[in-house]
Amino acid sequence: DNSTLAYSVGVTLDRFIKKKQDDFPFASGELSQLLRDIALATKIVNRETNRAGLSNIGGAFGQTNVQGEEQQKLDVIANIRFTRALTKGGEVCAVVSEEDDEVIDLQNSSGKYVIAIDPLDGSSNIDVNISIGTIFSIYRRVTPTGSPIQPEDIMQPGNQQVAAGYVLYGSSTMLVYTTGNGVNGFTYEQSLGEFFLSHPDICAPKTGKIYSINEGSYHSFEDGLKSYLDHCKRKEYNARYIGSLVADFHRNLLKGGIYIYPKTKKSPTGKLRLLYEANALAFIAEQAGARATDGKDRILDIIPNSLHQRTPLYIGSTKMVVEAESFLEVKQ
Ligand code: AHM
Ligand code: MG
Repeated sequence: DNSTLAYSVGVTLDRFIKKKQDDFPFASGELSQLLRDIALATKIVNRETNRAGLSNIGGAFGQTNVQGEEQQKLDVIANIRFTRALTKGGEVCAVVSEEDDEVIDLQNSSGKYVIAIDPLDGSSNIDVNISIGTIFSIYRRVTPTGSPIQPEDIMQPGNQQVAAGYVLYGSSTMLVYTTGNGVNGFTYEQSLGEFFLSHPDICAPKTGKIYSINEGSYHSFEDGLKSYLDHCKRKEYNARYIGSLVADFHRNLLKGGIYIYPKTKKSPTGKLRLLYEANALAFIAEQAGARATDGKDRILDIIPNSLHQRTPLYIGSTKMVVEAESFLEVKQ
């Protein structure tokens, strides 16, 4: 099949990025370099992630930190790794991160790009050795380079993304991204230190049989959503919920399914963040032929008004998302 073929002829991520860049002879190559910077940081975070279980027992095999520094949490480490790679790379002027309250101004006014990133999502899963992920969005700044960054460079709707991706640190590590021309997935070959094209041109099934939602909050869902979930049960769909957005999204993207993080009584706008969680996955979903809304409106058209703003998220196979929306409409 296609994926085995791609792997055997060895299309590395670097080669793939280069080939795509050659399709645009006038491109400066900065976006390509930026994607490579992200991939490098990903490899470092992957290494740290694999060691996560060992870090607490490091002393047992002579790995005690000589300075006696406290072990940093992996999500903090990931944030440092990504920010450092983006700073050193030189293409980026500002970073919005889940880990930082304010925008990080990289003081690089010649950088054309703005990044929104969740360096390590699903971090409650780290301690129990369950899949986690990184999510990123790339925007072109709208004000001229050479001048200080402005709020409008940061607060762009998702439909302005020039690229977006996620990394899944799962049984294998995968990087999946789009530049607005389809979605491609790369699997990490640890011993070679390379990502290989393993999932060319990902197309999401139009429908599926998996629904993913934290049903423990059922009683605080709106009535329409409750009815939709009852419908899923009548249909005997499979309930699958890892509690790691990237992992739940990735599975449903490949197999067909819907992921829902709705508004609840406690969180009236949901839990997930528009800028660095929902937008990137919505862009990838649409590029793969799937759908992403807040239950009503397209995620990518939401105009952000604050950095860490939340949004309900209905994302996955188009038919399933449309069906869920129809239940919300009727039962309001
Ligand atoms: P985090 O950014 O604090 O890690 O939270 C985001 C995570 C998502 O990965 C996951 O889908 C969701 O929170 C799970 O939340 P809940 O435990 O409420 O179901
Ligand atoms: Mg997160």
